[in-house]
Amino acid sequence: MRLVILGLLAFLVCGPISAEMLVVLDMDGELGNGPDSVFVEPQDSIAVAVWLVGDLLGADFYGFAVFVVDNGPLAFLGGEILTPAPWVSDLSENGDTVSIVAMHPTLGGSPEGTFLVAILQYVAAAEETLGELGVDLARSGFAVDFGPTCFFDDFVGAKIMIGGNTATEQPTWGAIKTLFR
Ligand SMILES: [Ca+2]
Repeated sequence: MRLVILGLLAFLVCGPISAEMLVVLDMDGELGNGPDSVFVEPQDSIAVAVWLVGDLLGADFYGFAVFVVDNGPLAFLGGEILTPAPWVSDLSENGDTVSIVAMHPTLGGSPEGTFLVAILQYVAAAEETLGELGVDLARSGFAVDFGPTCFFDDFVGAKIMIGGNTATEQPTWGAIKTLFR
């Protein structure tokens, strides 16, 4: 299933769409205030919600792929796909990347405003350091009207400070996004 969907999403140029589409990684239940930061202790678990945010006005939305990349001592525990039926979705882990791929078999209509995709669970596996979650924008995208791939315009990531407030390394999001491009 994953290969089929990725094939559908690949290699063509996105047609005109009317709004910006973002991937938001949320940890506090509030969209629009990110990037979220949390302080946790080693071995604490962390829940991260993956949202698509943006109005695809006039488009029939039928598939997407989101690649969430962890940076630092975070271990992926598992995830729950939350796309409603009849969306068909798949979640898998490969190294430091969790991929979420989904398609709507009959054209899904436009997700308006926000669309909750999945909850991912991580565990903080070391002390006194910084873990970060971002999105590989070069690989993540969506498709409308059985058309070509549209890439997300940007993402809002998440920061996890492990073992108190003494993290000494806090790279900027601009630097991290540069790594993913
Ligand atoms: Ca938030």
